[in-house]
Amino acid sequence: MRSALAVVVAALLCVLSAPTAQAHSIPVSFSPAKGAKVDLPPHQVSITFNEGLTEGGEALTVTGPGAVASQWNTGSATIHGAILSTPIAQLGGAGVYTMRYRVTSADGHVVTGSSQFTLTRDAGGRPVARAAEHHGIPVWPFAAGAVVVLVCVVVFAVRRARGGR
Ligand SMILES: [Cu+2]
Repeated sequence: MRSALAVVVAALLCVLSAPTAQAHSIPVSFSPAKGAKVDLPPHQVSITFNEGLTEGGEALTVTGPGAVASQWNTGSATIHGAILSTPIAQLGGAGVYTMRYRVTSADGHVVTGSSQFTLTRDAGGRPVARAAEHHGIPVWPFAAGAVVVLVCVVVFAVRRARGGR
């Protein structure tokens, strides 16, 4: 009986002391909408979240069409309550454009993500810049490390073969 009571009390303490799971802010709508097909190029893109965001560290970029690393957002992203937005230049060729966002949630956690829309016809605009290429993890540090290790092993083996001289 006592041990059962102890288990119940321990479980209760665990539940009560567990930090409340704070939910990140989540996007509830995009403009242009996710997967939308637009004939007329928008001059601003925005994302509405489920709650007011924390200012600082926000970003919203528009690249495309397709894999073309052209950037179309002209200014820095701004936050108004639950809305993240940025002005964009006159878009270029027809195709899929990608919005990438980064915000600080109301609970302080950083949230990132993306959304795409399709421009159905060429809008004739010129990109603002070339988007920063999204490189993966650089390989060269690993290659350099492997070479160093290899050299050490060879030197060690040679020394050993010569009897430590
Ligand atoms: Cu969070």
